[in-house]
Amino acid sequence: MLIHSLEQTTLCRGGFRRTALHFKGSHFTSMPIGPASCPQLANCPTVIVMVGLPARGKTYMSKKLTRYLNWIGVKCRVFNVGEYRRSAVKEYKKFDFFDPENKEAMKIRKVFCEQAMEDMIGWLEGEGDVAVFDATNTTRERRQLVLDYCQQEKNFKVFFIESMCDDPEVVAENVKEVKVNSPDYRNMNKDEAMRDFLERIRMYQKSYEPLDTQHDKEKSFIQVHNVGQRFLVNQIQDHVQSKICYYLMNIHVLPRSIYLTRHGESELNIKGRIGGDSSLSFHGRQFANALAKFMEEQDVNNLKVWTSQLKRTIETAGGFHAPIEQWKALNEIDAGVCEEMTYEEIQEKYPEEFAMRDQDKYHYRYPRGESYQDLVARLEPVIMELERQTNVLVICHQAVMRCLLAYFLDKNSDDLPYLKVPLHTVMKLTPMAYGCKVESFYLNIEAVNTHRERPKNTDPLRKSEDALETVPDHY
Ligand code: BKS
Ligand code: F6P
Repeated sequence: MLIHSLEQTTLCRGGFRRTALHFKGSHFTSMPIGPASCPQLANCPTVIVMVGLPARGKTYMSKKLTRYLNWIGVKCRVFNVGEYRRSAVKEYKKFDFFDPENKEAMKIRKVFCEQAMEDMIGWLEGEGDVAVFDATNTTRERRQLVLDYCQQEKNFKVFFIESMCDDPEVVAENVKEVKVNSPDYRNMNKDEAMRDFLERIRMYQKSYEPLDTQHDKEKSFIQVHNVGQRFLVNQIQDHVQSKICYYLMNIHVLPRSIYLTRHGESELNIKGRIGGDSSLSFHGRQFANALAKFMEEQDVNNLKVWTSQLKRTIETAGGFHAPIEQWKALNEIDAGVCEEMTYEEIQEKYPEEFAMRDQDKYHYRYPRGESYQDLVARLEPVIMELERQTNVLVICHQAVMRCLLAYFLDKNSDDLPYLKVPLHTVMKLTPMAYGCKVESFYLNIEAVNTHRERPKNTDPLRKSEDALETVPDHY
């Protein structure tokens, strides 16, 4: 039967999929439904169902996970039920709207749940790989509704992520940082909003049924206790689910900043040549000194400095007293047969290659070298370790820094290879509620410009050629 299904599979962007849909109805309804017995192929769509009381970091995890999955090339989107409600019901009055005994409100809330779910299913049947269903989903009844629609009917994989947190200080911090700023509370002052929200949480507590190793032993889930202090993992079905667990085990919410910069100007930069392993130029050495001074003034605790294994980044870190680590994974994109050439020489010697790179810079791989896509795969361990760390300065390279920035600022693969990351400029990234504050510091040491603009008119359908090429001050 499985072989038969493979013949029917349609090839969508990026591989085989959607086969599970052929089984809808007759074939498998007699079979027990559960992770071990599902006939799904490895790459059938996944629904991630968030579970937990309000202010447990569900939206935080949803957004962060989605950003990560998109960056590694898994098409992911969040469907937030609260946003559906707020866009349809303009006036939120008070917490009793969330009282499980408020039958009228319960009906309205279910309608928004179903609307969000319908959109989510449509998206997964189209382009999506993974959808995050961001709502409280705190009752077994509600989770069963999602399972009925998504697993039984559509044969999607369903994975629950539950956040449990009983530290009142952490919850209060969350409410203060994100909830009181919600559009629900635009007509209330902060104290009133705080009180209402804590009441809202009490409403959910009345009917909360956490995931349970007995009752839910057939379901796939991860239960996160106290902001990642402890995890309970049950019935992982595939690679994506295990990656999600791995990711959640590496993130934290301690305050910190990540500083990203390129090496100082190199000898080959001056000549307009790409790649190679040259030393710093005169101005490059000036930047190395300015950088050490700048970071000293930043006065951060336990700063770590990471470089690549190329001379120009190691020399740029020369003036630091902080511990320095060299990562091969941070080396610049390997331009293969084009290493140490100028763009003009490449265009002259390999005109087809040059044109192909302009057409799809993200996926283009240099002969005997790498693509930006390869680079993202190589940088994944760096990102994972950055998630674990507190204050780090990463001294890297143009293409590498674009990939790292794209992860933190949620840039898509089309814009990524054209992000502007000039020499002698430090970018300071500070995590905020759901995103990252970006500050850019030009250290006022002159340098050549190594940025090659996106060629115009390679694709007449492009919306705006200038869109998104610079990083905004605040994200
Ligand atoms: C603003 N946040 O467990 Cl693996 C402030 N709040 C705090 N309880 C958060 C989000 C936005 C993040 C988490 C969390 C929380 C209350 C929480 C969190 C949860 C799981 C993991 C990491 C962080
Ligand atoms: O020119 C400096 C450099 O770091 C080269 O080593 C590298 O090949 C290039 O930038 C990457 O930028 P782009 O992808 O825009 O060519």
